Amino acid sequence: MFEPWKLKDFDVGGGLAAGAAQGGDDGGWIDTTVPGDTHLALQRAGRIGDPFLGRNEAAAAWIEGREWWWRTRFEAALPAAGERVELLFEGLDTFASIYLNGRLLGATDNMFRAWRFEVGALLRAAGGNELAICFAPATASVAHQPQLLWPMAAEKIAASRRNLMRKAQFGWGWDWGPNLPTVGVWQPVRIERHQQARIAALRFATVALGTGHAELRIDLALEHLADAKDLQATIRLFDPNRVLLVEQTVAIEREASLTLKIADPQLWWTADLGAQPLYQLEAELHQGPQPLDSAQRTVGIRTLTLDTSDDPAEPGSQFFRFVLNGVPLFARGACWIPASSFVAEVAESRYRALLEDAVRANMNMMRVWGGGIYEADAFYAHCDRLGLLVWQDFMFACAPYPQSDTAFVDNVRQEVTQQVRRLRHHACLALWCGNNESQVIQHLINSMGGGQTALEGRLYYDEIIPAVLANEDAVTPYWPGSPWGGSNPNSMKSGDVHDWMVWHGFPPVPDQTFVGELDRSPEGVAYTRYAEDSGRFISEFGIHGAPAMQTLRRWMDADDLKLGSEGFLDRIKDHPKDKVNGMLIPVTGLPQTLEQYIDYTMLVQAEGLKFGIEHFRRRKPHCAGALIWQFNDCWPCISWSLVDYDGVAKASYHATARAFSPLLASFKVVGEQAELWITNDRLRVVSGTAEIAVLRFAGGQDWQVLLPYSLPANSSQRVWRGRVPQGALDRVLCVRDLGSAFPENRHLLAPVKDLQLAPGAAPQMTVTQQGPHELEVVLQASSYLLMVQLESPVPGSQFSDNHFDLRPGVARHVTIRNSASPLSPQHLSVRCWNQQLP
Ligand code: BMA
Repeated sequence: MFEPWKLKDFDVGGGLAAGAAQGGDDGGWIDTTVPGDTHLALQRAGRIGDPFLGRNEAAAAWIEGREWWWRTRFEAALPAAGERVELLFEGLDTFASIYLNGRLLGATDNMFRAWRFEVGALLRAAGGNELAICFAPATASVAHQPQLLWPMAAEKIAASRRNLMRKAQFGWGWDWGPNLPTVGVWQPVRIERHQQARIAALRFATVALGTGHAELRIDLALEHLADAKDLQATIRLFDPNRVLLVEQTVAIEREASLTLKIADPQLWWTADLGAQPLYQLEAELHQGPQPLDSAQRTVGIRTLTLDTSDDPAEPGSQFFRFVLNGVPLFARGACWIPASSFVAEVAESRYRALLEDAVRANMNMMRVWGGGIYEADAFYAHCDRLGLLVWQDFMFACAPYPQSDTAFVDNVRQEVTQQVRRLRHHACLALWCGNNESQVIQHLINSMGGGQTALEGRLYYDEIIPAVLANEDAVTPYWPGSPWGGSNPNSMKSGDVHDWMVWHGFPPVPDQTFVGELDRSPEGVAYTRYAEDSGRFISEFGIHGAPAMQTLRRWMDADDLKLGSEGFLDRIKDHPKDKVNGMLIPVTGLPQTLEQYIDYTMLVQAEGLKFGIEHFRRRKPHCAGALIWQFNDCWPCISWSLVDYDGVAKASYHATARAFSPLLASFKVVGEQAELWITNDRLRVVSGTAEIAVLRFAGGQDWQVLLPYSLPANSSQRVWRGRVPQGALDRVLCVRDLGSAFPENRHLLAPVKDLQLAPGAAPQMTVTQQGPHELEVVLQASSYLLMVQLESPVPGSQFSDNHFDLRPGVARHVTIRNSASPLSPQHLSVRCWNQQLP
């Protein structure tokens, strides 16, 4: 019904004077889409180069300082008697003045809210309507607000003033993100017509599970548009096969609640623990026979609580563990950042591909990080469908936020209410969390300066959000921040932990009081220090790894494809840009070429995360979660991500997938003492026979043990103890299950750079075409191979496993799929670490 949208930029204040609100001729206006993004529209029109390509990021900086107008025309019938016509904007980014037929309709100042305006009286009977939206530059729009700064990152926050506005906080750059703040109509626009009343909210919750039944609660709230009488609501619940289970019609004035008891409910589980049956809920509002409004929700039946009771085995500590349908679970997952800097145009297929990657990596939880956006509906729908729990931050990150400005407070309250109403019914929703790192940074500042300054913004996490949740969603657990809990916000005894000892060099003191000293020495940031972490739930820990060369080639200027070039350093947003060196020195040594940089950082990221995950999982049930920083990227860069911007999985992705296997065998080695642990996240006893061996790289073995094991459901236990040669350069401690119940694992007895692997040795590869889009590969070796890596130049190729070690005599099967493009055996190459040895 809307004609194609167009946009144009003006000097600040110039659009109105130039008649932009009035329609008129289209000279200088370029096409855009709604929802859409200004940068991408400019790129499509040839006005700018792709901001992610080469050095283009800086060249796009002018966009931020301009005034942007978006406009369209539409035909709409005049309101019938008693009818209300509204324009609904699901999201405007951010400081928008909206004009309809030349008249100011209203102004907006929060990207995270939907806005409704009654427009019946302004509509034109004939000749169509002109809708124009003026976006003022964001930073300038809050220039009159008093600055709110911390000693940390003060300059950056002062320049963008991001904390004074309700807009995605990562837009002005983050330690993984470019400076490309967005602007535009980033969510759909609709015209809605209603008589009498409309459905304002429809809510669903599983209240309790009994033996053979579930107790559900459904709440409906109306907004009255007239003095509406004799309203009824019909509520229907369909089971996962679309069979009608419940149909009830109730009289409703403003609110109605139903409590239902369902026999034999099909429970929703995470991907590792069961199925994801989804029910359909429908509500229809009517007045006698006349339908007025309807709403639908896809829901799952499950209970989800957060257990913070005392942990009797670790006195002075409390659990922090999610309990799904009565079962305490270990959360295996990662933190999610926006899937593009240009959040308006993330395709549904991109959400699907990334979230399916997460589930294939044995993840059961994703944390939507507070510096990005409340994600698109498609994100949560896929998480429901895939069995991936969501830890949902509210959108505040690493900053103080104004709390004495009543307009700002009310703006946040509206935002929180709307977002809770939008997301609370999702089966995947596990936690509401106040913000990212604001409490912990305030705590660090206080302990460094000896002060006791209260956090600006605590009002939201301690009062405003809890009050909204008490009304809108008292069922989903709430946590005031990440990290939070205990005697300090990053306590290892209570609540969640961000472990940045490894990588950033934050001090490891279990109940840390930060004294201002970072230890970035190789010993200080060594990934083996994850073993010192006794936290209850590690909601962030991570290490940089470069993306694949093919990704860098696609996005960087050819001249910049070398270590230390300006274009290369532009892709590293963390400071100092050589921070990774401390981690590389003891493991691989420093790289001399870009190729080595990619291999070395990929290896260290993979080994480090494996080490951390295994430690955290062995600590089950005292530790009940490991969420890696970070799952994805918002642009092609060098970051902590497991999957790069082009969707290519790094070595760390595959290492993580193995370490997150629901049944895991892992070694804990201290000096000559070795232990084998089995961690069983399944809800049943698991038995089998493990083969433990010390293999010689050149072939043969020192010894081998066959160990029958049987692990109780949902447990982690040491199953073996033995001795290993400390620092051995020519052998490796290995374990595999004779029935392949857990992934092969190994412990290197010395740093990779010192290992005496057979130089030049390469795998033998047999490739079979299984269909146009699938290849089956068998790999074999005659001596021990480190980091065997299959490569395909075809974008979107998925490897069932990759970047693994190959033992002599044990064949490895890998499946490669590409749903978009056909694959052929010639596309495939293989290499390994041994081949680059002198
Ligand atoms: C934590 C996150 C992010 C950041 C990451 C890496 O602080 O919450 O803010 O990008 O670590 O430094």
